[in-house]
Amino acid sequence: MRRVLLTAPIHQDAVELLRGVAEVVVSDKPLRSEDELMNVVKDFDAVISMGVEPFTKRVLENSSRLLIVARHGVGYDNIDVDAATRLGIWVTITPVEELFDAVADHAIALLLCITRKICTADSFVRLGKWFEKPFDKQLFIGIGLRGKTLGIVGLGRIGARIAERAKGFGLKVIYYDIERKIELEKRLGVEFSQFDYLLKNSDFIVVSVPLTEKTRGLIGERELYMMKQNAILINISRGAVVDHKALVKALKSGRLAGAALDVFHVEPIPPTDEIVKLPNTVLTPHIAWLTEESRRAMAMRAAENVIKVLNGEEPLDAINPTVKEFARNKR
Ligand code: 8YV
Repeated sequence: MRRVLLTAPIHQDAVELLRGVAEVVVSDKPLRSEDELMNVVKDFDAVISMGVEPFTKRVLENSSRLLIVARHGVGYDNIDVDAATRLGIWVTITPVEELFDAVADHAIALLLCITRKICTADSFVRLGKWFEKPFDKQLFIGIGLRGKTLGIVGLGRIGARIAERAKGFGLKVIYYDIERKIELEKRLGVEFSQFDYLLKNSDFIVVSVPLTEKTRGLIGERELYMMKQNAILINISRGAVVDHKALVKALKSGRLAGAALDVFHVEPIPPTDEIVKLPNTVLTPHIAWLTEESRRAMAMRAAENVIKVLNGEEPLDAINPTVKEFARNKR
């Protein structure tokens, strides 16, 4: 019997689908170290990865049964794709509309939450402070969006959806990407800008690029200090795209007005981290992707990718399609 490992629980419908073709095991703990992961994965033909597991060359080389690492998500920075390809292991993602929409919605939620101080206001009501001081609303003077500039770093499938939503709020949208997206510029009414221009001229900056060796630390001290003093940074991509120490420094010194983050350099972020103590931040626990709709669609897609490979077929969403020449289940 084929064996499929889920590194965390996923939508039950997908588990049922997988049970039709394989034995399904859900890991009872996060597999964050190479050794932990290796010890478990060696007994499986397929893994559905939630994204925190280090699928390094060493792990993949020691997983001789493994045919596919199916990401439950679109980022695959936790997988050494070159090593997987050389070893004949498929790597897939779940590029479903529901996921892109969920992340774009969350980026806008973070923008509204920080500009309208929703989290602070919520505590104010719950802690009885409104009742104590009914006229003390100075704290909650927000920032209007109409006419302000939103800079999107990375106009991919998520970035484009953020732009689409932002236009509805009357924001001017500029973007930077490694390539110009002329069609999107026309369709969405957004303007391409050089990276430094975007940093200097945006009131709000959203980071929506994948984590690669090129984007690691893309927003560092230099970039943070180029931003407007009243700028707000929003990150829904990967924590490592922003230099965490530099960000804390900029927020503490008042050089940057605020940050709304769904992703962190270390996850879960320890409550002792300085960023957690800063009042000018809004922090969510890597949930931008998480709606009922997206978790089902992602899990089903990951399961479909796994089933195809277990059946000796090509998966739907391979990151490394060249692997097909020497995929393990073809040998
Ligand atoms: C994932 C994500 O769903 O898509 C990604 O890469 O970061 C999230 O949307 C998360 O890794 C849980 O699977």
